[in-house]
Amino acid sequence: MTRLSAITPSGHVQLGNYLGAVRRWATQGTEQDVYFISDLHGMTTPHNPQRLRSLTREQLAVLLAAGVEPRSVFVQSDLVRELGALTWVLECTCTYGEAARMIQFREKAAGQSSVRLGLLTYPVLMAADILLQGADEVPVGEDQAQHVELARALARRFNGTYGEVFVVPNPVTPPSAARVRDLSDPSRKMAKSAEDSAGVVFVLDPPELVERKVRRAVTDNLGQLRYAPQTQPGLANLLEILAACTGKAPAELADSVGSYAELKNAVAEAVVEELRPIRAATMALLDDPAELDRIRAAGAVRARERSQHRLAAALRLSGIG
Ligand code: AQP
Repeated sequence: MTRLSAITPSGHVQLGNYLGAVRRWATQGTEQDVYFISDLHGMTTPHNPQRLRSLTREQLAVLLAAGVEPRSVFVQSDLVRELGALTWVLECTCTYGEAARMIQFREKAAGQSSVRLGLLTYPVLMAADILLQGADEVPVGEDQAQHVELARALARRFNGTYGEVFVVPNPVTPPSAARVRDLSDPSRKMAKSAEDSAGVVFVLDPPELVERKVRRAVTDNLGQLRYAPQTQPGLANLLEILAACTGKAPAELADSVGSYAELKNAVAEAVVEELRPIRAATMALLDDPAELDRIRAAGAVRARERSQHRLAAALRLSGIG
C-alpha cells in the first residue's frame, strides 16, 4: 500500500508542519510511502526563483533530518519531464469546468487582478503526482479533499476511455494530529508563508528565538489555567503544543502547571528540545551538499522507476509517444 504526501516550499518548515505532518511521516511511514517536496506547486503564485530553490533544498534536508525514510523522498521537479507529460495527458482528460470548480482556486484567485494559469491547472498536476506514483491513499485535510476527488475522477475516466493504467486513489483523513495555531493570533493556523513571522516557530529557528516567540505568545487575562479552546484559544494552543511534545493530554497539563509564565517556560523548553536534534541534523546535511545531492538523486531515480511503466502505458494508450 502506497501513501503519498507532500510539503510545498512556500516558506521555511514551521512547527505545525513538523508536529502535524513531518514527524508522523518519519515515525509511521513505510518504505512503500512517497513523500515529496512540491516545488512545482510553489510556482503557482508569484515566486522568487533563488528562494524556491533554496527552500526546496532546505525542506529536503529537514525531512531527512527528521527521519523520513530517504528512499521514500524526492523533489517533485526532479520528475518534471514525466510530470509535464502526464499533466498534459490529464489536462486533456479533465474539463475546464472541473478545474474552475475547485474551491481552493476560487479562493486564491478571488480579488487578484492577475492569476497564473498554473493556479487553475495545479490540481491536474497534483493528480499527475498521485497517479504517476500509483498512490492508493492520499492523507489530506478538508482543503485538499476536492483535489483528490478530481484525481479519482481523472483516473477512472482515463482507465475507462483508454485502458486500465491508474490506481484510483482514496483520500484518507490523517490520524488526528496537532493543529498548531499562530502564537500571535490563535484564530489563524501557523503557516510557513505567514506575513508576520512573530507567531510562527520555524524548525530551524535558534533556541533563543523559539523561547522569545513562545514567551510573547498571546494568551488572555482570565488567569485561569484550563484547557478551553473556545474561550482561551491562545492558552489551548500552548497546551496542545506541549501535549504534542510530551505525549500527555492538554487538560492534564493544564492541571500540572502553576501559572501562564510557567506554562510558557515549559512549552519553550519542550519545543527547543523537540527541535534540537532536527535542527542539528539539518545543518549537518546542508553543510554537506554532496551528500544531500546524492540522497536527492537516489530518491529521484527511485520515484522515476516506480512510475515509468505507468507513464509509458498512459502515453501509448492515449495515442502519443
Ligand atoms: N499549523 C499546522 N498545524 C498542523 N499541521 C500543519 N500543516 C501545515 N500547517 C499546519 C501540515 O503540514 C503539511 C505540509 O503542508 P503544505 O506545505 O502542504 O501546505 P500548508 O498546509 O498550506 O502549510 P503552510 O505551512 O500553511 O504553508 P502556506 O503558508 O504556504 O499555506 C500538510 O500535511 C499540512 O496539513
